[in-house]
Amino acid sequence: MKLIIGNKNYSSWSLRGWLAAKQSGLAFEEITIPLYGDDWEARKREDSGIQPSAGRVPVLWDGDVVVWDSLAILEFLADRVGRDRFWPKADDARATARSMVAEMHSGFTALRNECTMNIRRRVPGIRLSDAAKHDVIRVLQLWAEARSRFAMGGPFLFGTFCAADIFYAPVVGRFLTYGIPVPGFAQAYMEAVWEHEWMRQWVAAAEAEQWEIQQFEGPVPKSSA
Ligand SMILES: N[C@@H](CCC(=O)N[C@@H](CS)C(=O)NCC(=O)O)C(=O)O
Repeated sequence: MKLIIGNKNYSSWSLRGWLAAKQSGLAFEEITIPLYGDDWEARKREDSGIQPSAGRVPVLWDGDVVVWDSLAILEFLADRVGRDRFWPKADDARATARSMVAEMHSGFTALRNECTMNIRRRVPGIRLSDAAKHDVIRVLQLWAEARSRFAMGGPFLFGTFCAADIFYAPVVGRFLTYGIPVPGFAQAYMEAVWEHEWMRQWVAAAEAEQWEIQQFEGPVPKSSA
C-alpha cells in the first residue's frame, strides 16, 4: 500500500489518514508531497497519485485500488483488518465514537479555519470568534463524555487508542499551538496523545520539514484577557 500525504507540519487530514494506516498494522509506503508550493495547482492537475481525489490528500493506493478522504481510508483499512482494531467493541461506546468522528469530519469549521494545524508553532493567547469558542466547548464536552463513560481501560477517549483519537489528534495539536486553555482532564488526555509513539514520530518529522506555507504563518489575533 502507498499513502500520499501532505506536509506533516500543516496537513491535519493527512495526519488522520497516516494514523489510520499505522493503526491498521499493515505495511505501507508513505509519500509526502508539499502542499501549496508554487507548482501546487499544476501538480494537482498532473500527478496521477492525487488525481482521483481532485488534488486532496490523504490518498491511499492499495495496488490499483484507490481510496481518498481520511474517513474512507480509515473504514477501508478497518474492513481489511477488522473493525475492532479501530472502533470500541461495546455498542454504546462504538455509537459514541462513530458520532464523534463523524462530527469532526463534517464540522468544527470555525476552529479549523481560525486555528490551522501548525505543529511547529507556539502562539498562545489567540482571540477566537464566538463560533470557534463554541467549537472548543463542544470538543471538550465530547472528550469529557467519552472519558467519563468509556475510558476505563486507558488514557485515550475510549481507553485504548482508536478511531476517535485519530480524528481528534489534530485538535490536540491546535490546542497546543494556540494555547487554548483546557481543564485538567483534557490536559491529561492531550499529553497521552502527544506522547503516543506515532504522534512523536509525526511531530519529529514535522519539525524536520523545511517547507513553510506563508498563509499559515501570519500573525494571529490576540486575546486582551
Ligand atoms: N475531507 C477530506 C479533506 C482533505 C483535505 O482537504 N486535505 C487538504 C490538506 S489537509 C488538501 O489536500 N488541501 C489541498 C487543496 O485543497 O488544494 C479528508 O477527510 O481527507
